[in-house]
Amino acid sequence: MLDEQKMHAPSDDFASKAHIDRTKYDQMYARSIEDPEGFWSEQMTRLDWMKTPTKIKNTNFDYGNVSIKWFEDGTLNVAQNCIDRHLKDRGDQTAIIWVPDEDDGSDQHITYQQLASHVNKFANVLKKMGVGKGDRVVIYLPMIPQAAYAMLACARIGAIHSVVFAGFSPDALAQRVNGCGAKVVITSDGAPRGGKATDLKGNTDKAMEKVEHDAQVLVVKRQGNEANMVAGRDHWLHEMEEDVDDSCAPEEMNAEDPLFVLYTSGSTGAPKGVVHTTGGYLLYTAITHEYTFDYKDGDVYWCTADVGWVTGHSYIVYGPLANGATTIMFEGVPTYPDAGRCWKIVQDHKVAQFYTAPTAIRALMGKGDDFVTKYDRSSIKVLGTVGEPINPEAWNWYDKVVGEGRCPIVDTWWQTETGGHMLTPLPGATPTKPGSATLPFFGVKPVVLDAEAGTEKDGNGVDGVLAIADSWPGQMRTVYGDHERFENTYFQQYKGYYFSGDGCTRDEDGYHWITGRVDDVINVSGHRMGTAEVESALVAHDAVNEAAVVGVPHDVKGQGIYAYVSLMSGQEPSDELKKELSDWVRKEIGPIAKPDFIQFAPGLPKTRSGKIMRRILRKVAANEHDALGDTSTLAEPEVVDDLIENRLNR
Ligand code: 6R9
Repeated sequence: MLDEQKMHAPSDDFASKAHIDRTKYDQMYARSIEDPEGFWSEQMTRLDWMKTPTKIKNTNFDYGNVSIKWFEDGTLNVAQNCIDRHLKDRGDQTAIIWVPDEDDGSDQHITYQQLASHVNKFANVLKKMGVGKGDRVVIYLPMIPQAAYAMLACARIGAIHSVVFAGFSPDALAQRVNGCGAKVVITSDGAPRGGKATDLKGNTDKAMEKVEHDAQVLVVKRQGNEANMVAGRDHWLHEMEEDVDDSCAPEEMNAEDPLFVLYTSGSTGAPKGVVHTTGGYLLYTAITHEYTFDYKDGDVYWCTADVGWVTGHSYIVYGPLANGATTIMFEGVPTYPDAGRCWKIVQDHKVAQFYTAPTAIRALMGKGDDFVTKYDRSSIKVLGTVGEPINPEAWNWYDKVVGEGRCPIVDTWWQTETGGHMLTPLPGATPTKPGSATLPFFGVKPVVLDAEAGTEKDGNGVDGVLAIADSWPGQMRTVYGDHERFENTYFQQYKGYYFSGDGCTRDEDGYHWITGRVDDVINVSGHRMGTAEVESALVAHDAVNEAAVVGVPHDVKGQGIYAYVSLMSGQEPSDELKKELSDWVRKEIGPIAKPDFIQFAPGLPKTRSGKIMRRILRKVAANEHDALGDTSTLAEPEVVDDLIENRLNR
């Protein structure tokens, strides 16, 4: 039997102790689909409402009239739900365990009581800087507790945060600050990661030169570096905190008030500001965190993502804290100081649920088993993965070596847009198959559509594109400032459905297998990138006439970046120019966008109407030039010979 088809069922012991077993899953899933209003009005009691909603679901997927509202007449505050309501029973329990980059024993345990005081002070600082309900705040921080404080402080006063990954460049930061018109940018004097430091404040200074409106900068002292503080614009957090109170009343927010904007890549244009709102998002992250990871009181839970991505928002900060959990925030990388770091952290803190990305699993798998086995992993109960399809080889290593064959693996398929898990096994309920995200979460109605006809493919053993037939509470509500783009991106191509952009197979058992993006989005180490973004960075360089970027299979990163570049006349291809272009993209977008291959090409394959035929470029990059398919519609078929002749990935 193929590895992929082997079923791994949870043990009877695990299933009997789990929140959800098979029978319960079937019952609750059926109910959630047949009676969404009933299901979600019961589940909404997971949150503390200031005003209990009476209207549960009001959603419309009709192109031209798309509107998504959940709990629309309810009011609540996210910070109050993630902090205050826990103080009575678990004020002294650790909310956040912070593990710094250096393995020097300086890990911090921050209790819920301490979290309350930090967040309230932070909120008062923001207020003092003139931030109020509905204002935007950009957070550009390393993985330090202040990142969580900042997010929760915004939530407390009703400001909308937009976290920008600390690996992004000054230009990318400026684009996002301008995009949402942020009043304040929160950064730090440095970001240590893997033994190296990034000068985030320096990056912020560069970004601020391109910011088109007045904005202030709030600086967290992380490293004690010299920072160039601009009078009237820049403020140290610790100085601002000196004379503020540590209590701050939570703002009463409507369930549909925006909680945050998070920029994510699409197939065209600049990154989109995905908007999530208050009530539905928090409820959805809370319920998925509890059930997907079978989280129980007292467990120490660890998601290795960065708060700059949606996974960090939903499953380091909001879901876990809404549930009163203990969540680990790790500043470093899995391979520093060596490839045993994760398992040392697991041992030190007795981690019960460990959630990471396939790219990290593959990287660690390549370093050998000794780094894993020398640490005690007996505390682990559930292993999770997210970000890209996991290949069965990595899945099996995760299962056998990391989990000693006794921990259910939850392969969670979801997106920035979906807010939380959509397809995932539940550890006590769902037998798993390596590489399959298996079955839908409660309230989720996945459909496999025929890519051309847009019709639903019924039954099992079908493939096509993945769409969702009805709304769920964690769904994004709009693109910031551009509702039309929201409708065009997700609801135009397949009428009546939310279109995910992913290909999908539903096998004979009804299990879902994500086959990757069907649009021009590539997935590098679990990070989404639009090929258009990298292309526009390349063509912004004086020497470049035209560029086309495709994904190429990569052993560790999943996909690498392969760029075809044609130069301006008079420019000569050279290794120096290659390096210059590569550094250029890094500077324009950030290190994650640096191309793995740059091939100089005198011409790009185009149709007669001028469209670049990426299908051909993908094949050449993947070394599959024997299978180029139909090239008869090319304007100049001979350019392909040159591409093949000079291909780099042999
Ligand atoms: C949470 C997150 C979303 C895209 C998504 C898909 C890919 C995520 C996956 C997966 C296969 C999984 N993806 N999880 N593919 N199996 N378990 O990653 O959000 O950064 O928006 O990326 O990632 O292609 O469409 P985001």
